[in-house]
Amino acid sequence: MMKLYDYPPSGNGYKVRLILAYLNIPYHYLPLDILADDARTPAFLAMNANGKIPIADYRLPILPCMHTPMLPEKEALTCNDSQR
Ligand SMILES: N[C@@H](CCC(=O)N[C@@H](CS)C(=O)NCC(=O)O)C(=O)O
Repeated sequence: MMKLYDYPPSGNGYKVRLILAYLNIPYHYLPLDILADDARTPAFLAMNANGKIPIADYRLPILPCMHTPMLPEKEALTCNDSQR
């Protein structure tokens, strides 16, 4: 499931929440307090070096190459996708 790192009062975060709701896309909400530097931790900066929210982390599980042809393309990552 997609993870959404956000700061609840953020207008930029609200826009992402709005479009996810409109498209009926489920997500796991991870609220941060950017005023308390939650977006400046090494773990956060590893995800987004500019230290800003929102981040929509929609990485899918990487499947072994031999199994990917059995799945619809939109539901699986191929080996090349994993190099992004
Ligand atoms: N969408 C732009 C803007 C995101 C943005 O400005 N986020 C604000 C909150 S609405 C933020 O994280 N500010 C914290 C900071 O700049 O330290 C980006 O990802 O660069």
